[in-house]
Amino acid sequence: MDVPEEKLLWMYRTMVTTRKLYETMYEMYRHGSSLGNFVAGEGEEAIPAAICANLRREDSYKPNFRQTSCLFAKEGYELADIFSGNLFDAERGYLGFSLALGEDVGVYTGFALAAQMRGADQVCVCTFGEGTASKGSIHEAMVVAAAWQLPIVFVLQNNQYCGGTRYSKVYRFDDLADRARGYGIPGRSVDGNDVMATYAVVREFVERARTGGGPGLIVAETYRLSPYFERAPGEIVIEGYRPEGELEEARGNGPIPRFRKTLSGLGLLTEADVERIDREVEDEIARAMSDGRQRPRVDYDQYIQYAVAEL
Ligand SMILES: Cc1ncc(C[n+]2csc(CCOP(=O)(O)OP(=O)(O)O)c2C)c(N)n1
Ligand SMILES: [Mg+2]
Repeated sequence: MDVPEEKLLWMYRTMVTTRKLYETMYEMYRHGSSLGNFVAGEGEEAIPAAICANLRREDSYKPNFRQTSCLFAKEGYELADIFSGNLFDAERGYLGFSLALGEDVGVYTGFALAAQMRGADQVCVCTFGEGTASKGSIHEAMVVAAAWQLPIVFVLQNNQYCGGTRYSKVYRFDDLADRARGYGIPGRSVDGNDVMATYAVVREFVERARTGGGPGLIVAETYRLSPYFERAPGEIVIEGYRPEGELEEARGNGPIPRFRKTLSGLGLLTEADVERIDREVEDEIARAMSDGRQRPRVDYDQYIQYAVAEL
């Protein structure tokens, strides 16, 4: 595959940044400077990097809920935005997400419909987990997207678990991309821990959608290294649902060590580069944290008044 060196290294750096962001945010959570439960998507870093490498500023991207922080990698966003809390921006294609999982997929399908109606060559990439994929709202969105040939790529991120339930206990077939046939749209499974393979499939599906070829479904196979979620101290934690040794093995096969090996095999990354990038990324995150926190908060009341005035 002909991916420019620069793009490969950008994806590596993006994946490292994503992982380090989780670590930083976990520390913030532990020290009480963020509210609520903490979710992370460790082990799933290749998928948002491969998606963002194919999107433009005016395109729309909804990461899976545990990967909202990956928006920093989308053109038009930067790291400081993640710490400012000001992510919502229709012009940069982020319309928020619903914690009633799956309910937002129709909203993003609406973004694709608006793009089609305006004749813009914008694309939407909308991601959700394999547990969420069974929600009726997603079925409805796919029916509409297929019927109207909307420029949207659905990415089902199969990290094997929904809470403590393994997906194979729910799905009575092996290849989740088979679902696409029922909607009459192209479907493809890919090793979502192989960033280059994922990049290639996303590129194909995004280009088809952008040029009027309609929607598609990508199933990115990965593994959730993170717990279901970190709970406040003292709350009960569900564990013990993974077979013994599975987590440790998956950690070794994670997308970051794998890509590091690939890049060093291609002569693009040395041990010294790895260390340098780690340090640079840590500095960038520290700077982004202090910049982001100084930015003014969004006045959502003003947004609502604006929306009402527009109506
Ligand atoms: C409609 C709805 N049902 C249940 C929940 C509770 N819940 C939060 S995360 C989660 C697991 C979702 O699994 P999956 O879609 O596979 O995403 P993953 O957690 O694996 O990233 C559930 C059930 C919710 N937030 N919304
Ligand atoms: Mg899951």
